[in-house]
Amino acid sequence: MLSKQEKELIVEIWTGLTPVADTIGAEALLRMLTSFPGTKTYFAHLDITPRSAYLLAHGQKIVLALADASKDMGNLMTNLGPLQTYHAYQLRIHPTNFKLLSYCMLVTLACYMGQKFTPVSHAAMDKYLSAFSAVLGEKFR
Ligand code: ZNH
Repeated sequence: MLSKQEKELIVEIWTGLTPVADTIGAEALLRMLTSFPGTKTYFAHLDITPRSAYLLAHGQKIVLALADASKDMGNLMTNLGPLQTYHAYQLRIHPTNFKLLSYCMLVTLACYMGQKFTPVSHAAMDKYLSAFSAVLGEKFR
């Protein structure tokens, strides 16, 4: 569970990063694809070279989804319904992968935000990404 302060902090962080959503998202994806090559299988038909147009566009979608959902954190389950179905049944993303991307997102935020990514922000973001990932991975069988 995130406290009220933590929820506000998460919204503030994502709102601030919205203008660079593509850069942040593409970097997190690239880190995941490089550090955990198994994740590349899901992107076999796509151009995942560093800062490719695809990686930037897809990274932006991911960050905007995270930013958007953070504004109504009490209803993640309902609001992420369509994204949950898509990841579980169409894309068939094994749930372990969400942990890998979350981890790479934390590293990306730490690199990008520097001192502003305080231990308190880190802990709150870790909780938020875990909650989001739990919803996206829940329907996988
Ligand atoms: Zn995912 C897609 C988000 C994780 C894989 N995604 C997607 C989208 C979004 C997302 C928003 C779009 C949708 C539409 O279009 O409608 N994801 C997300 C998030 C996360 C994720 C937020 C976390 C947190 N994913 C993930 C992972 C993986 C993935 C981990 C693997 C590894 N996705 C994916 C794919 C896709 C998606 C493959 C599709 C792409 C294309 O086709 O382009």
